[in-house]
Amino acid sequence: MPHHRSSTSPTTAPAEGENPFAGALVCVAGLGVSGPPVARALLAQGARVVVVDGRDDETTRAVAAELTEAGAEVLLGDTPLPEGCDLVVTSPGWRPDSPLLLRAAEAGVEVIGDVELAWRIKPADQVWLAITGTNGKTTTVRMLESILRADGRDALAVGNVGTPVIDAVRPDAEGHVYNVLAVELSSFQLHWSESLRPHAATVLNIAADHLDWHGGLDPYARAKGKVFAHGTVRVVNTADEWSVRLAEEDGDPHAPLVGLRLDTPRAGELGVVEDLLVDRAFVAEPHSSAEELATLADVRPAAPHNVANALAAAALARSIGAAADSIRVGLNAFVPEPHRIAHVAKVAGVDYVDDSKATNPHAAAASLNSYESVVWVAGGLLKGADVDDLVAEAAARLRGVVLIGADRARIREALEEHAPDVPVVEVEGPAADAPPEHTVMDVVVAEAAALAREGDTVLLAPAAASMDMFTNYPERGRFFSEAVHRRA
Ligand code: UMA
Repeated sequence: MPHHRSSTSPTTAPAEGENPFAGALVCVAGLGVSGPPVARALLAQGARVVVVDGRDDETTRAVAAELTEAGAEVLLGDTPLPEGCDLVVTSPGWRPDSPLLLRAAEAGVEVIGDVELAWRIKPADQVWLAITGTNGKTTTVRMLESILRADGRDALAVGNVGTPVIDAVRPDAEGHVYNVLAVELSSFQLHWSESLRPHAATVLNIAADHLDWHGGLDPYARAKGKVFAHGTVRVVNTADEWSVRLAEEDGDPHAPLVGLRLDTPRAGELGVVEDLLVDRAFVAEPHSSAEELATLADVRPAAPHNVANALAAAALARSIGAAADSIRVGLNAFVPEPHRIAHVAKVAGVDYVDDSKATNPHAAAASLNSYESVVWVAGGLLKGADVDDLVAEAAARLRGVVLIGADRARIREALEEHAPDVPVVEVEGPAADAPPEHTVMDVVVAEAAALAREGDTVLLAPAAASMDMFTNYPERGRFFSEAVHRRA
């Protein structure tokens, strides 16, 4: 907050004894996952807290009652910026052009996100390793957590992955605070951060996503680049133009730059030699030596983009001295999440794979690239994304396509242009009076099975969001798997 900040260096957590929040009036925007713990943390710092949320329903009222009990004021429904605020701490989903945040900007009130707040109150000796990018963040942050634990570190995966960062910078019920955080950061969280200085960070990749929120690809990418801003070890994916560019243009030129590649690493890089993951960066003599970290078989799901994720997790862990063997042990202990290139079953010689998590074309491309001959199940809400490149690139691998969802016509057009010989079947979404959605997946799986030949893979990788037909992507994936199992 402006009138207290001068005493605190922007890139370090405040020194012990200093408390810029005591007595301040802070508005917490949002009562979802991150808002309530933010409010509690601020109350513990001695701030006066007003929490606002546009929603006024049973769930929010129950949470509101708890926070009121804890000492906050809670305002539900359409609420203006409370008078006299010194600071606004916003939840990540709030758009910068929402009325309350616009008002704060006009009034010159500082707005920060939950992660920036966590950075400002975290213990000075707690180490952060940060992961951002369009796709693969959650997998990578969980791989990193697993590697760090294999290395005997007191580590936790936090952030966009689900556990708010603010919960991990304060003692939990047992009085414990983690030493190392593997932090997944979304572009929204980085947009609202200024002074984060993780020990090391990576931008895995950049592709079009959340463009409506940020107002374009450039501001979206630049938000992610902020992760490198303050002397952080820069871990970059050499195959991704934006990853390299953000590290070079938005990072600290004096901070180490560590490249990742899927072939032979140069000095200062991690890479792959035959079937080995190899480190030529965090070794004593990068010019003349290399250390073996793991084998390709240790990486699950087995897909090229996931090897890049594993290398990123390995580099971040190595940056704080994790042993080479901990990479292998950690990758083996890692349990892949459901709905991410998850093998569902083999039926009549055909593999069925659920990658419902592929909610944008970039993620779907990575997944399509992992199989030779595919019956592709695609469609849903494209969120304004373009599918021409995706379809053109995948055309040679496609045995057939089954289309679902609101924007399927856009994908059909791209297929007509770039893959005119590939058979396409459209399955209509349920009308209002139709049976439950999952019966649509029975039709989808039957159509896909009819197109597939022995040895093919039927791949649900929609390249689109699910909310036109399903509650969310896990539900879409679950309905698909259930339909496959019914068929089996
Ligand atoms: N709200 C308003 N007005 C607004 C916007 C929201 O009142 O203009 C209220 C909503 O009614 C709701 C609350 O604010 O009660 C929701 O806040 P939020 O959507 O900003 O987010 P949280 O519930 O706090 O969850 C956030 C992340 N959500 C988003 O970034 C949208 C979670 O990421 C994250 O796990 C959590 O914090 C803990 O850090 C989810 C996500 O979808 C998984 N992330 C996006 C993605 O991965 O693509 C970025």
